Amino acid sequence: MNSTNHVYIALGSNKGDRLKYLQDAVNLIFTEIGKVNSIAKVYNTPALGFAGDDFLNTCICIETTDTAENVLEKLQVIEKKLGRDKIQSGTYESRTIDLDILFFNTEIYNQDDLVIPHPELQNRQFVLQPLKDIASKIEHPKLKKTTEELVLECDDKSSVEAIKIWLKNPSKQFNFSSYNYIAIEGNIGAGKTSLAHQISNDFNAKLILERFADNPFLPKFYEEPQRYAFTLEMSFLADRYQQISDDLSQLDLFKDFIVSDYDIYKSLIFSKITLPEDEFKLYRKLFYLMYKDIAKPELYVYLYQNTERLQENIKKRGRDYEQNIDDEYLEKINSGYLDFLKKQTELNVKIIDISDKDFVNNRNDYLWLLGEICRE
Ligand code: PH2
Ligand code: MG
Ligand code: MG
Repeated sequence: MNSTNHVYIALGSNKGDRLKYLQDAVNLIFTEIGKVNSIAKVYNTPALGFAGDDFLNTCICIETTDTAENVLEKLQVIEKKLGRDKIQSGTYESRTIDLDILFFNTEIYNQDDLVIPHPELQNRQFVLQPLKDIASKIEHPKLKKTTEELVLECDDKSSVEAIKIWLKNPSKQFNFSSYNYIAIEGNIGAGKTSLAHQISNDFNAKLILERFADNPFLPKFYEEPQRYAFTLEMSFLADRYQQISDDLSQLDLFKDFIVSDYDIYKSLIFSKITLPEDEFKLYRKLFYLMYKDIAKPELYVYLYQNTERLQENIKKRGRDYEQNIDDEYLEKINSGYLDFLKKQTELNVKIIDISDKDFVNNRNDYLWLLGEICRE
């Protein structure tokens, strides 16, 4: 998985509908660059260093897999989109939006157009005050002082004042609040685990992951399916039952909901394909005994991916024992799922076709998928 970078960005506007420019910039940063972790209060500040109308200034902290160079480039595109005139070096002038990188993790950059930490931040109350809201204890990697300390030492004494309006976090457009438990399902290689990970990270959900890696029967099953199918299905069922009944019984006080990368019914879907009929009947009896007293997801998401791309993903993740799965098996599993879903009356099911999407590498696709999941 790509590592995430924490980036502090200063925003300023002193031309036009200043508050709207700040909000539009935050929204575009969210769609183009990454999750917005925190937003400071908005401050009214006198123009510093040139004669101009007052600014509104604020700071945000975001999380992104982009490099500092990428972030800078994207911020410049956003500035342009929001009507920022060509930037003339040397002189300041009024602007609809100004977006400056303050910190990029604790890294130091000294390139022509990319200087991080921002070389002026310690001299500007319009940066330090909002930054203190969200990063009071963060240490400046060069000056080795916290934002709090920098505020006290700052020579700029201009009066910056918080206004009584807050910017909105764009992630609020995705409303998961009606669910306590969401299950992500899909064929082998559809991206269930990646999506469950991303949702749990971005929306503060408790993550429940299938413990397939610990299942000693799985590699054996792929070698000798007839011999190991029943044992494999039983061990999966036992583990899923135990995990769901343990982990679901306490909703963590500090988490907003639960997201899992499987639903226990997959046991029945797979066993119908892998077991001979008589064994399947026995298995099904046991399954329903367990199924009846287990919590069901309030939303069941099925990620539909075509066989070709499933195979690509299976190759890419490179688990040895999965490399010889044939197309026919994947197609049977997909039909097994769809047959089950068609007959579902109790579950709230969303089948989402992701065959032309890449939500792992493309943020737009990821946000599209979130929109589909949350759509009423
Ligand atoms: N930005 C500047 C110069 N002066 N003054 C205020 N109050 N706010 C700003 O964002 C600002 C400024 C250069 O980017
Ligand atoms: Mg600036
Ligand atoms: Mg700038």
